[in-house]
Amino acid sequence: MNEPYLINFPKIGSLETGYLSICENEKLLFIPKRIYWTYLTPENIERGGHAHIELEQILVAVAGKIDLTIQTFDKKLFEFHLDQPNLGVYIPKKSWRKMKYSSNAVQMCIASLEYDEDDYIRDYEKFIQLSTK
Ligand code: T46
Repeated sequence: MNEPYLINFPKIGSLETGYLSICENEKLLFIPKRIYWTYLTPENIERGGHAHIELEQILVAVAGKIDLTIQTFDKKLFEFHLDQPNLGVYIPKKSWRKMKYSSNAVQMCIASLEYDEDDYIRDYEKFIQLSTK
């Protein structure tokens, strides 16, 4: 899987009872090694600005909205607007990502690997150089 795509998670419930969403079976694309979440990101802040060499992720806006831009290793550009808790985006390895958040956004990330700073490419020029090799 070299391209990012939107994942529609099952949504059980109703307006009267509330909802429950599930990430399992074929929607869970790898065995997770780590789950983390970000919150209270000011609206004028852009996060991301990096790629991962081996890490794959599923990103969910469990609250609020996230605008996500992804550039793949073969230089294709993808944009996603996550504004429902039953939607997620699969981010393949070697993808440059940038995220902007509404002030109430809570971003949950399901990750295929444990944290390793050596897995990051934080220099965009280096990312471009590697992708043209
Ligand atoms: C990503 C997007 C979607 C840790 O110590 N452990 C961790 O598990 C993580 C994720 C981060 N950190 C430290 C490393 C940095 O000093 O927390 C600081 C911020 O991390 P990062 O620059 O990765 O933050 P974001 O919000 O730009 O990116 C995060 C994920 O880290 C990243 O993998 O793809 O969300």
